Amino acid sequence: MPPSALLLIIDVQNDFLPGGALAVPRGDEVITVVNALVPRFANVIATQDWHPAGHVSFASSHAGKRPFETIDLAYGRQVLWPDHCVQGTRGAALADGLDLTRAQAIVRKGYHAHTDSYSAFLEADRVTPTGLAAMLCERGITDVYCCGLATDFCVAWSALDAQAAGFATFVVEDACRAIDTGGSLAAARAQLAAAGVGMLASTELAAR
Ligand code: VGL
Ligand code: ZN
Repeated sequence: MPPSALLLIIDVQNDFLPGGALAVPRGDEVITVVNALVPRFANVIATQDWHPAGHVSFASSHAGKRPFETIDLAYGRQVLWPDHCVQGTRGAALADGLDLTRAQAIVRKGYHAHTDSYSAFLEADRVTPTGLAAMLCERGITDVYCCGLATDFCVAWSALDAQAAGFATFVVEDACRAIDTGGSLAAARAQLAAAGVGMLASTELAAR
């Protein structure tokens, strides 16, 4: 891969693996695929969903609400989740088997109590930046390859924002797994395609 390409490893954390608080079906399968991608890239950054206890995205924070229901917040519709990735917990830790030795930064997100952040670039209010776009610009990154969990939430939102920020953006599909609630995977795929985000398999990367 060219020196201006980045591998962005999204939310490969214990709570999103089988047995975790918000388990993504077969989420553990991405670990070996992602680990095989890492040596191909000169630049590797990981993200970490990192919520305070009582976060607005937790169903438990809203009386009478259950996980996977939605509510309308000031910034728009919010899916409500089981409590997950609470700061400092084992569930919030990046997966043990994930090879992060070459990760240059770990970007935390979702740490504001009243705002969710699926995207590694912009919080769910769509105005508060995480700082990642500026970091990548300053470092001359032009291409962003996204992988991790979950395809239809944090991977999709991060890829859409990366593309909108001017990076040539790709999702490495076999290095991702989806939650797929309420048609979210089909919707995410359609949005990614409409935005011009490239969808490819890790085997196709070999030629680049
Ligand atoms: C995610 C739901 C809630 C994700 C994070 O990493 O895709 N999904 N928080
Ligand atoms: Zn979250």
